[in-house]
Amino acid sequence: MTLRIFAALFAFAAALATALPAVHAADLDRPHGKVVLTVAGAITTTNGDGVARFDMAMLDALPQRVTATNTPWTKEKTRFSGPLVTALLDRVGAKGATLKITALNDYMVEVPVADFQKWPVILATRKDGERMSVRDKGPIFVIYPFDEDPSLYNEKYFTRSVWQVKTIEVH
Ligand SMILES: Nc1nc2c(c(=O)[nH]1)N[C@H]1C(S)=C(S)[C@@H](COP(=O)(O)O)O[C@H]1N2
Ligand SMILES: [Mo]
Repeated sequence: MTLRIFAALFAFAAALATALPAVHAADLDRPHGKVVLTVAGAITTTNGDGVARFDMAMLDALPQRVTATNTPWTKEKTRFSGPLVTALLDRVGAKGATLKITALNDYMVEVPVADFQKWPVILATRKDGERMSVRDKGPIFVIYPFDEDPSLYNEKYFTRSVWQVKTIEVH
């Protein structure tokens, strides 16, 4: 009797052990805090309704980068930090060549994914270690490493430097 229960438990545990990793690899937790970013379009990993919603904690959990740089929007060299765009794209299983990035004010621009393979562009969530308010171009600001490559310091990339990012659509 005891042996039979033990065997049943063992079989159940073994079944769980094989089933769980498969589920977890594709799964994205649901946000617990305020949703600050929605990724839609050609993605394989979602957390409901075919989109991937992120709160700040989820963005903080992605591989991060610090970019210390001058920008047209800052008076001096400033430390921006946040997840690499490539880390976000990897996390949602993005399959596409273009990102349509939309801001809270409905500003919209299409950016080639090649940019993010060429440069370590970040979705900055902090400026000098502090969260950015909407008034201060937050909570999410696309930051190119301008000081690391002077060819970035022009209107072409300023246009792609979206602040107050709200959604990213992968095409
Ligand atoms: N959220 C948001 N980001 C934006 C814009 C915008 O209107 N809203 N304009 C873009 C364009 S077209 C450029 S050239 C620069 C403009 O920066 P400026 O308004 O400080 O000149 O920011 C880019 N990022
Ligand atoms: Mo612009």
